[in-house]
Amino acid sequence: MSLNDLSRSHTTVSDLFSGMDPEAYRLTAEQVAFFREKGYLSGIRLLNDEQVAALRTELQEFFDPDHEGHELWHEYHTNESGDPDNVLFHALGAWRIRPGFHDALWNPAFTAPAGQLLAGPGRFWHDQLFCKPARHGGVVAWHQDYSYWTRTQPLSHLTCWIGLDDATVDNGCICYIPGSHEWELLPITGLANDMEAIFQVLTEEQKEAFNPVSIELKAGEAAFHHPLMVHGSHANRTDRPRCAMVINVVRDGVRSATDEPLLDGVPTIGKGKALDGQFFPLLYDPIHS
Ligand SMILES: O=C(O)CCC(=O)C(=O)O
Repeated sequence: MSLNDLSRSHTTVSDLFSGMDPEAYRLTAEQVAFFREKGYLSGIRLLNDEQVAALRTELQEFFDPDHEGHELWHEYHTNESGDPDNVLFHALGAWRIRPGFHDALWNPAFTAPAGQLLAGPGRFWHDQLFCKPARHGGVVAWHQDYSYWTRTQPLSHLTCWIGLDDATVDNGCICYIPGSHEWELLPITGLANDMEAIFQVLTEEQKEAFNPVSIELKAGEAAFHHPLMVHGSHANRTDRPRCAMVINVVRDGVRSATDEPLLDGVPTIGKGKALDGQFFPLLYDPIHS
């Protein structure tokens, strides 16, 4: 059955995030400085318990491939690794399909810090779900996000990782390599199989500086990272799932570097044209908000 495509609405469609004052979510100067120096910032409360519960309810439906609205996904992989012992559910496009995931893009607890870290108006690029089931959850191999995004230029992107479960070292929380946002762009070495594949392309100096930090977060807390930040996460062998929603944004003005569609199922923007239109809404403009 065909569902109303929520990407046609560029304002909230529910009251899950209503009555929130963006000023209450502004980062301190120290937090912004930490992000600039290290390439990430963690421990930011983005969702309250009610919002987490609403998103989890919507998420449960997505695990059944027969759910209503399935045709709207840009990408939908029940197991990105292909290995049943290392399952990574990964999907792009939830904002088109359910109101909570749609409205989360306009959550002031996200847009206020994103505006500070991007230092300008922020436009939606795409969302992602990364879910590792209990006991046989797979890895997300070390990578830089921008290696997957060179079809959009210039590099002026930001990622926000939001826990929908408590994420710990044991169940495969996200890990960062502080300072790696100052490295050059590395080639793609794979997303869901060999955790350490990136070592094939690192210099000796980068290998020396490869000192991961584990980002343990409670459900509803978030971490922001730079598009060149090297990050990944280990397998989940615990009895608890580890699910996350990711929001990827660009500074307004980022352009398509191709005549091909930027995502599956969307019309082409046209080479050299700035992202705009139904699938790439402007989420906030710090100057006018
Ligand atoms: O959820 C994970 O473990 C990895 C997520 C990721 O790669 C990202 O947020 O860019």
